[in-house]
Amino acid sequence: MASSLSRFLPNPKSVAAKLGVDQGAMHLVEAGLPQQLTELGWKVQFDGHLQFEDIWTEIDPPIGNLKNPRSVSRVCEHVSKVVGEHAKNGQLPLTLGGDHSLAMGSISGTLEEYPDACVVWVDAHADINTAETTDSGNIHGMPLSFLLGIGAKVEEFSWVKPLLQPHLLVYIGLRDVDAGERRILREHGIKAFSMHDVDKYGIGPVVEMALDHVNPGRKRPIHMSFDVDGLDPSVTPSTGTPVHGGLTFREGRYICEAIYETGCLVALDIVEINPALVDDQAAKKTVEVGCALVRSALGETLL
Ligand code: Z70
Ligand code: MN
Ligand code: MN
Ligand code: MN
Repeated sequence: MASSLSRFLPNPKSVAAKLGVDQGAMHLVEAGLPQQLTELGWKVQFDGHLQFEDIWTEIDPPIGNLKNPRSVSRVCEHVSKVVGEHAKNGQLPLTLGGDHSLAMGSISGTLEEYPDACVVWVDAHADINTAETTDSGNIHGMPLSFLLGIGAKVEEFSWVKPLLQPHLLVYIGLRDVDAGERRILREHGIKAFSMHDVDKYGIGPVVEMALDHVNPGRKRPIHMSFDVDGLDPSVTPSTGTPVHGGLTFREGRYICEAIYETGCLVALDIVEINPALVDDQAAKKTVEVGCALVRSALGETLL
């Protein structure tokens, strides 16, 4: 597998970590994630915190019903540049969050360098609402519609190029999808493996089918965007929108291991860890699980 890894990574044992929004990312770093990756043989370049003070703007009234649109847009555009830069240098950008809106940036950055990359999106949610379909106005429920160029254009996000094609996106773990999102998935023929599919087929076949859909020859670069709420709330309780009936710890790690095994992984996001939610013990557990997911995706084997 190492040889195919180097096909996409001229400097295969180098990983760049980048902090996303809020405190989740910091906790992963403080829990020792950089050292853990170093122990796996990666050369870790840690970029430190994204300085939101300079980017976040206090006066940011809604556009339509989108919340904090200017701040989110600026942060994501910055993330896109940093991820794109690392990808160009042959590094594997690891983006830690924070809010899943950041995937708009990280995936934009990946697609600049790897225009034929596919996206494996692990989540309880589809995050594909448009400015017209969103009820909440939360941009973390919308990044994929921007990346796909679906729905009304929002001028503030015009920097996002619609570089992602619907057949190069696949979901695993869905169980809380809005009616408008379901319509979008159907209209654009976007493949999704829900928890129903995981129950029915088992995680091994589901990952195989997901990869057969977006990456049949296992030659395309893969960007995996992993929302920890894809896992069951008993496994990752400290997250903003927990939904019952999620992936087990092993199923989550299995997905990561299987993606690593393809040798095609070029970028990874771990998002929606929010240690401020629930209690300290829940936060510690969620952070530990987050670290384990990253290690599995970056080559930790069990034997
Ligand atoms: C809902 C919305 C969402 C994450 C919640 C929820 C979306 N579909 N995504 N938590 N990460 O607000 O659009
Ligand atoms: Mn969020
Ligand atoms: Mn989610
Ligand atoms: Mn999400």
